[in-house]
Amino acid sequence: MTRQVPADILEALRRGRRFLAVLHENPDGDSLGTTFGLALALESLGKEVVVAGGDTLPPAYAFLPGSDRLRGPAEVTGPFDTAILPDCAALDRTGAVLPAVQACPVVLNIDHHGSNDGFGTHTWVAPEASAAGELAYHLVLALGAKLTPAVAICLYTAIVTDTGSFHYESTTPECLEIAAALVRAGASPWLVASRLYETRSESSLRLLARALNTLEVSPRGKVAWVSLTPGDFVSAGAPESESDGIVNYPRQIDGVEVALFFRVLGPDQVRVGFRSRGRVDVAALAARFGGGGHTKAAGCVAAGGLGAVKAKVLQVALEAAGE
Ligand SMILES: [Mn+2]
Repeated sequence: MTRQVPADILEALRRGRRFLAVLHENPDGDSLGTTFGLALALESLGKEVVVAGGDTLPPAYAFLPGSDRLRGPAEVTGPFDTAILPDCAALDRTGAVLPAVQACPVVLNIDHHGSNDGFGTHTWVAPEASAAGELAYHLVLALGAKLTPAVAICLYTAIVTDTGSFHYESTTPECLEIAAALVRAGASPWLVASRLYETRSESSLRLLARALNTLEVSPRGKVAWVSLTPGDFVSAGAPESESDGIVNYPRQIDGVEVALFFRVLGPDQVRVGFRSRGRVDVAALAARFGGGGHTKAAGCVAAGGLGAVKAKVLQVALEAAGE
C-alpha cells in the first residue's frame, strides 16, 4: 500500500531542518493526529519541529503522544525554514499562528479537502484520501522514518476520527489497510476509542442536552437543526471544542437529508455546521456562505444574528433537500 508521494513535498521534508508544524483552527482528530505524528517522525530523523496552533489542546486528545508540546502563537519563536500545514483547506485557517507561517519561506500544504484553495509553495491535495493522516502515513514511509507506536497512534487517530470510526463512505479499502498497518505498528484501537468515544465530560453531556432542547425539524422532515449560544457554553461549563459532533445528532432522524448546527460566535457571527445523509452536497451549500468542506460534512461562518443566519441557511438547505 505504498503510494507515490509528490517528489517536491518529499524533497522539502528531507531538506528542511527547522519545521513549524501547524494545527488548523478548532483542530479535529485529523489535524491533531497528523500534525503530532509528522512532528514525531521528523524528529526521529534528527530534525527540529515546533508544533503550534491558535487553540488550546482539546482535552480528549491529551492521550496523543507529543500533544504536551503544543505551543500557542506567543510561544512560537522562529525562524523556521519550513511550515507544514496538514488538513488545512486555506491558509487563514491557521488563525493566530498565521504570521509565523507567513514568515516561513517554504509552506507545505498537505490536505484532502476538495475545497482546498491550493495555497503554499508545495501543495499535495488528495480528495480521495479519507484523512490527511493517510497522506502522512505515506510520507513517513517515503521518508524512511520509523513507524513507532507513538507515530502509529497519532496517524490511526487521524483516520479513525475523520472516517467517523470507519462509518463514512470515505472508509476505503486503502484506508482500512493503512489502519491495519498502524495497528500492527502499535496503535491500540481500544485506547483511541475509549478516550474519544467511550469517555466524555459532564459538561459536554450538559451542552449536548442544551443543543438537543433546541431541536427543530422542517415540516416534511428533510432538514433538522439545533443551535447553541455562548450562554449555553457558560451554563454547561463547556469549552467550545465540546460542541464537536453535535451536528451529527439531528442527522440521525429517519428521513433527514440535511442537518444543521448553528453556533453563535458573537452578536453578528454564527458558525454553521452542515451534515448530509448523502443526496445533498453540503460543501456546495456552505460555499454559498463563504465556507467549504466535504460533500457530507461542511461548515461556514456567516455574518448576522442567529435568526437571520438561520433563515438564510434554511432557505438554501430546504431547497437543496427538495422540500
Ligand atoms: Mn481531515
